[in-house]
Amino acid sequence: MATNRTFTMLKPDAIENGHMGKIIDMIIDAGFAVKAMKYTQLSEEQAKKFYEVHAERPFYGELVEYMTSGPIVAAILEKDNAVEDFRTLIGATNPAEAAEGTVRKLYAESIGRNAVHGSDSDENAEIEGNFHFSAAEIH
Ligand code: 3AN
Repeated sequence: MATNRTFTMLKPDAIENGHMGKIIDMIIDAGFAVKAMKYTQLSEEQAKKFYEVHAERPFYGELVEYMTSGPIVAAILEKDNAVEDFRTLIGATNPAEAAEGTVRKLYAESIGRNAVHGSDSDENAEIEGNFHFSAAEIH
């Protein structure tokens, strides 16, 4: 069943490069409502757990190191068809393959430093949102 919610993180490169406000504007302009949002920095333990599914991939260590290298913005977003529409808004994982006008085409540096995370399923959106926010923090 569709939850109409997705989870996102604006990653350290997006914050470092001054793109936080512009990306949040794109998200709001695309019709997403913010249900929860925080500016925070992941611990190594949190990043390892969040990206556990990639533990066997060659880029796992680099990914954890990068995701803990600076502040991020974590958010739960709501919209009809949220997971799919958000992935359309952010574009392909590799910015070189991302469509014109997408967040990653505009702001991502590389496949590793790709500006933004978007959940890939309703199930993961719920797991990821609950990983970062308590029930009392979700509005
Ligand atoms: P997406 O974030 O588009 O769902 P995934 O789930 O395949 O992409 O990958 C999770 C994260 O792992 C990506 N956002 C990216 O930061 C990193 N990543 C994926 N593929 C690579 C790669 N080949 N080299 C370095 N980092 C990668």
